Amino acid sequence: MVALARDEILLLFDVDGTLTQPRSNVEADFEKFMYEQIKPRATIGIVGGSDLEKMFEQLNGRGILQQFDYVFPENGLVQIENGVEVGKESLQQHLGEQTLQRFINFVLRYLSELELPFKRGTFLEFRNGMMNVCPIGRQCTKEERLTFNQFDNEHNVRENMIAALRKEFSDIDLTYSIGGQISFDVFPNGWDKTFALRHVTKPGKNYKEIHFFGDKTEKGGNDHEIYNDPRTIGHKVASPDDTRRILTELFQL
Ligand code: M1P
Repeated sequence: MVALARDEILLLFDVDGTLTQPRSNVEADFEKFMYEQIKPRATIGIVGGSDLEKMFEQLNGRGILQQFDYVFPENGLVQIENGVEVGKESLQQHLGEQTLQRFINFVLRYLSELELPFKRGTFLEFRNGMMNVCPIGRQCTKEERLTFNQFDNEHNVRENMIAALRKEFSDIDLTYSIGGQISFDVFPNGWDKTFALRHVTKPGKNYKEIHFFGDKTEKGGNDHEIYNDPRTIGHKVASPDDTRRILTELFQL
């Protein structure tokens, strides 16, 4: 049971599998629960692997900027507080153009030689602080997404590609993280979801408890580091219903 004031407790939520079903939209009922029952009792934030546009798509539009105290797209490599962007990391500045091109060229070459049941468009999405690599292409349909996910479970397409990248780029401090169904994210070591904690533990912010809710908490999943971080109380969830169940218990609703 939580006995803390709203500004003493922070709840951070992953998106896919935690606030929504994977790559689906938030349910109206869940949204109501979050804004009417939880928001008055705790400071709330989102820490997603996706970029901001995808968060808007899944979480019912730009309203999240007003509803959530913090919005952290791309693992918190973009920081938004009370609807205002207060910080942003730059991958090209960190890695340099030469290294980036070496990496991108290798990815494109690798994918050009990969035989899959089908391929669509947008194989590499360049974001602010990370790259998202998608062997079938992000422009697939929802059905194709599920088909590839099953194919990948059987053939380890993403795992094998990550192993090849690790070998080729052992000289660069990169992390490879599987956060969703069809792709994986690539970013400098330490730029995982714990990056968001740098912002919420800055001087002046005095949360007595920081809770994190996520589904991909196993090693290699993009919730692993923040879930296991000593600064958070981690909650592993299997679905939005599970998130709601834990919150209901936590606040004795
Ligand atoms: O939020 C989890 C992941 O969601 C998407 O993954 P996929 O398209 O593979 O299901 C991507 O936006 C990915 O970057 C993100 O980590």
